[in-house]
Amino acid sequence: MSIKIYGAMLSPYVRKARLALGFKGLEYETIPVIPLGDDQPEEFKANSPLGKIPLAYIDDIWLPDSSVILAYLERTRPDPALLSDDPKLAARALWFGEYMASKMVPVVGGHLFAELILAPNLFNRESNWEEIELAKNVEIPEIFDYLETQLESDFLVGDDFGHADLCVGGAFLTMRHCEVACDASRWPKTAAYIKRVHALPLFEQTFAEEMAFRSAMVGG
Ligand SMILES: N[C@@H](CCC(=O)N[C@@H](CS)C(=O)NCC(=O)O)C(=O)O
Repeated sequence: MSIKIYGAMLSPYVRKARLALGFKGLEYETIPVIPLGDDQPEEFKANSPLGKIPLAYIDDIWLPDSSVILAYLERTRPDPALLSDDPKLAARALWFGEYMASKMVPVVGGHLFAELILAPNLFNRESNWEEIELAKNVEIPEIFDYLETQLESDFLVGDDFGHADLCVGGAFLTMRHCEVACDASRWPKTAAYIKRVHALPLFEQTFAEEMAFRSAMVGG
């Protein structure tokens, strides 16, 4: 049976799973699920105990959680690899996945995207501009400051695109939806890095699909 991903197109965690599937050249079907309310498909309710997206159905097993999905894909479809065979490089890449979840998503997803795009278009309420300004002026610069100290080559870990770039670059697509850019005069390595990752065909295609979804469903 084909791979299924349950979730909402604009979720950074669903995007993470979709990017990994795309990177590995795997076909999949997306089943739209909004984790609010009560009208999710029965199989989602039965197999996502935390009620979060994404949920995947792969090889006849249910996998909740984007990190679990990526770990399973890496073991069952190792080529092309997202993680290095070198345990130290792999651990560093996994750290950036954690950084994406603990720092980047709450800021670019929770404070910026949710308030700027989702509040007026989906939640039918006014944006909280304090949160947007906090994200733009304080929290996102903190992320840029940190990444500027971490970038030693074209990609975050080693010389090649991998797990870390998928997670961090994916979260930055949320920022791109909000048309917030990285100032190259202040963070030259980070600005160039974001440009480089987002120019990859996988990211271009993913962003284009998300924009098409936004136009159709959220009204831009
Ligand atoms: N650790 C989870 C986090 C997933 C997550 O928090 N997804 C959000 C949407 S972006 C969600 O489902 N929120 C609904 C909820 O928390 O009830 C993963 O990596 O998949």
